[in-house]
Amino acid sequence: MQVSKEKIREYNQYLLKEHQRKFQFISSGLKNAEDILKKLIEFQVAIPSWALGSGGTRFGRFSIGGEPRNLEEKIEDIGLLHALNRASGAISLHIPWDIPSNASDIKSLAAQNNLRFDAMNSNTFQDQPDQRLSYKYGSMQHVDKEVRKQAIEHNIDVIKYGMELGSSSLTVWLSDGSNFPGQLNFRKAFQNTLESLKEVYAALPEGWKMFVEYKAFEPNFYSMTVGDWGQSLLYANKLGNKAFTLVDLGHHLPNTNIEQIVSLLLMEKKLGGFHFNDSKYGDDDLTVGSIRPYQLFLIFNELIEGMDARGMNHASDLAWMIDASHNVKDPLEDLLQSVEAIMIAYAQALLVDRKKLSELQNVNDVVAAQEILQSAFRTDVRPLVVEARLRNKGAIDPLSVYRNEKVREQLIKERGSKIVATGL
Ligand code: RM4
Ligand code: MN
Ligand code: MN
Repeated sequence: MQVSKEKIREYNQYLLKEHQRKFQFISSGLKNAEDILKKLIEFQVAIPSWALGSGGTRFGRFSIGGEPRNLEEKIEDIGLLHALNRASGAISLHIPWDIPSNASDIKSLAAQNNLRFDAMNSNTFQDQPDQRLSYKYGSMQHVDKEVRKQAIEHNIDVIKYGMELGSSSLTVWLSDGSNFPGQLNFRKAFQNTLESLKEVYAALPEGWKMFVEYKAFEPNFYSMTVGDWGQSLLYANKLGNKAFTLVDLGHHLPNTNIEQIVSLLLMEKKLGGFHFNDSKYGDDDLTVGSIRPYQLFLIFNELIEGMDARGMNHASDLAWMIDASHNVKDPLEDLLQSVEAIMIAYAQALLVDRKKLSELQNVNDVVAAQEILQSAFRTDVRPLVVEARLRNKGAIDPLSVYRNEKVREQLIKERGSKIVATGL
């Protein structure tokens, strides 16, 4: 289903005056409103192909109805989101959940929807029905060389799919680890994993990057073989300059200072990609910004600080993706909320007077430094985000257009109510 540009313009007419009043108010107080708008207009966040259906827990899954039945419909759903918010112009595929049967058709469908292909994701954390050897005891870390070989070959296949689609990066998230003390030898597990990753790395085409994602626990609960940013960084450093660490916000132990991790990884030129979500306890995969918006802002503050220090392009030099799961909300509404939260945190962080902050840090003025950050965080930047979207021909209020157009009802009519999209 699509919502036309004309329809969006019609909806915008009702809200335009009020928006202009709010935008006038905030922009008149800013020296660099146009610069900020330019950056907001360029910024895009990829949507994962596995987040368009209802998610579940090990206790159950409640279908929303109208879930996409295939990759084509997933692309259409993301195209719809992008038409509304103009900030989700990329899709990230998970193989084998979303194997493109005909790459050139898929490519042109994505182009029609103004989408590009972001990082490709491999999957060696589940066994597939036709799979020869099991990943029950790990994949790249496995004691059996044949299992490792199978995992390597799968990753190389994923790269091939990505090449056909015009992607230029591979994200490797491994669930490898152990559930009980004594189950494995940490050093051997690390070395096997490194050797396996090296073979995949060697197959990277020119211009490609490899992201090594870490996770503190789950599905393994005693040790994870890529368990934190230190381990990921070790792999990335040993692999070479096309390998980077990927930070997923939900993959840390409680209270970890993620903004500090981001800052140091950028310093080391080793931050490659980012998975956004929010959490209260673990890898909860909740809507971005729904639980700890201040932390999200602080992370963006470090991202900008670190990227600017190295002259990086905010929009294109890191891979930005949402990695959330939608257990009770309509996934498309949830994704609209997540993208909005990201844009708000980004806009707030763009407000920070970095020169002033650095001067205050140099004289140890703790109070005034905190004021700088908190006053940016407490600024209502939504009119800036809306203005950027409007200039990009998106909707002033994407969520209300989505609801007024009864998108979910239409999708249920088209696709049925019992569909289960591929994914987790
Ligand atoms: C993992 C991790 C990966 C994602 C899978 C589905 O927890 O976040 O990025 O691909 O879930
Ligand atoms: Mn992730
Ligand atoms: Mn996760």
